[in-house]
Amino acid sequence: MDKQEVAGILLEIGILLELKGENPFKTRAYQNAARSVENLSEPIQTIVEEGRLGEIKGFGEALQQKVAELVETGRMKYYEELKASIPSGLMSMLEIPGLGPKRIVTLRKKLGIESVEALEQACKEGKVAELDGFGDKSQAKILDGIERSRLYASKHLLSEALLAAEPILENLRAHPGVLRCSIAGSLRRWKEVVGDVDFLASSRTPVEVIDFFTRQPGILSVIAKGETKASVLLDGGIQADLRVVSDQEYPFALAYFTGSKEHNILMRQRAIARGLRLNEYGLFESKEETRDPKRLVACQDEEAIFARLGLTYVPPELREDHGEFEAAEKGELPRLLEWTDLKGSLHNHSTWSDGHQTLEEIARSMQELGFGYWAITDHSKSSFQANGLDVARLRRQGVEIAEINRRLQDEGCGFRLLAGSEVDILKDRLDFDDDVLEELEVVVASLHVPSKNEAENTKRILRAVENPHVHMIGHLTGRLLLGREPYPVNQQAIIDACAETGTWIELNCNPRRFDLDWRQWPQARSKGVKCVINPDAHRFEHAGFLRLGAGVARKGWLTTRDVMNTLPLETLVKQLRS
Ligand code: DGT
Ligand code: CA
Ligand code: CA
Ligand code: ZN
Repeated sequence: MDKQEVAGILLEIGILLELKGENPFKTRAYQNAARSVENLSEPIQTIVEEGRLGEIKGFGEALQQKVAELVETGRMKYYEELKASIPSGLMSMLEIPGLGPKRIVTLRKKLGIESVEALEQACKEGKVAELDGFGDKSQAKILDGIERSRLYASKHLLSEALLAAEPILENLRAHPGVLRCSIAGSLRRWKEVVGDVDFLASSRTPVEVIDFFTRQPGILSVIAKGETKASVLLDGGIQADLRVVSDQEYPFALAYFTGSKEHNILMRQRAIARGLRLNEYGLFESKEETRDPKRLVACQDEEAIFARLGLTYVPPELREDHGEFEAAEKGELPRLLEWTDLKGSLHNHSTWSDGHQTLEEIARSMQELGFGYWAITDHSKSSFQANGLDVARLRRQGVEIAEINRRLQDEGCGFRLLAGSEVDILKDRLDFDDDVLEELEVVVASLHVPSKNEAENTKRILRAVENPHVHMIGHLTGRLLLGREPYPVNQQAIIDACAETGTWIELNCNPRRFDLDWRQWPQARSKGVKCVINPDAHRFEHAGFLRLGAGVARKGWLTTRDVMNTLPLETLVKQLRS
């Protein structure tokens, strides 16, 4: 258990105590303790082992015991009992964006509300607006929050869906009764959030395959089970459907169940325009709806279906009715980038700010993974909650990076760490002066504390775009998928300014972000704006985000030429300098 996890639990205890209506000092004590833990400069494990918890600010006897128990056993009895003592409805109310523990306590005390449903009812009856300190505006906001939390709960992040789906896909493919098998639906199209997971398989023994599917590990319950279809609920609450078809039907079913619905409708219309009928069972020489195998236009694979309809193959990521028909008709679909084209990354964190690995560890592991470079862009000082660096620390970090690079070079490695910063965009300036930025190889500028005003946010970011030392803008909208809406910002104005100044825009591929959104990229690309696909890594494993990000970039019609971190080290360094 690392310090971030411990701090997270301490913070949660503070919130739970507040929900219980306990003395606010107690809550504050846990919040302070969480902050002290977060700011520790050594592993908490070591401190526990050496019995030095008492040296941490705000750690009394009782807290020392609890945290030692947590670090040593991975559990804390006090925390578990506290959680169990709070009505689950109150916990669910915490999921409503914009509703904190303090207000939940008031709502409970004044109106006896202990569940989201009761809260919704009370809002609709206007009772919440009548409470002191609430009013019409708060009431409307709460209702909106309830709606959003429901929407979020019914959707899943791409990353989580993939994690659940890929092992099952592998097992299905290995099953002797399965001829062909694929993921379909929004997951195959690499949508950033998906409703459910769709599998499609072809087989001569569908019942056997369905049975095998419903017995996969990680399945919580079987929702429905027929002879050619089944639906199950996976760990994490994601539903997964499997359909089994004949091998002859497979390409048609795959195209149909990959979607999108909008894309399918146009495919069908193209078929009709050619005197054909297209549905999930096949492509037929017919003017009416049919499944008659005698009229089937045989197609080995999806490619053949597209070809018969006068189109080059459209990769699943592009099947959104966003112009793919026009381009495929003319044979002008771009050659999309592959994730193996990525040579490194330009936005990452280390233990110098809020990352989990040291510079040395990062350099070794990223080189082993086959990358050519990895920029270290820790937070700047204004991001104090993330242990941001001031100028002195930034320079010391630069020295350490140079030493590591020298060692790597002596060993004959082609790999290099790049020294950079994720500099905060403040109200009226950047967090570092130009002369400091000038010393860095990579500068990512990000807005971490936005205002509520669109013009204001846009102005701040534009200032960063226009700064000649800024290479790229980080996570432009600040959205957190299924968690936080983007802050208001005029994306178009920023894209235009980036086209003008040659500033790059990041495609942050943390699966909660995927920011800038794929829907914006075709247009940005057409204006010549360059993309950088960045994992914003805080841990080793986050290097894997690059694969997800490349898929999202494909969805944005991007090619290797549009993405700067497909360049090899020397060429990239030249670009960074200019
Ligand atoms: P999701 O699951 O909400 O993230 O999105 P999808 O696209 O995976 O949708 P899903 O799972 O309901 O259905 C899978 C595919 O099946 C969908 O992309 C297109 C096809 N499909 C489903 N219903 C219809 C329909 O009513 N008309 C057409 N043309 N296609 C449909
Ligand atoms: Ca689906
Ligand atoms: Ca489905
Ligand atoms: Zn970052």
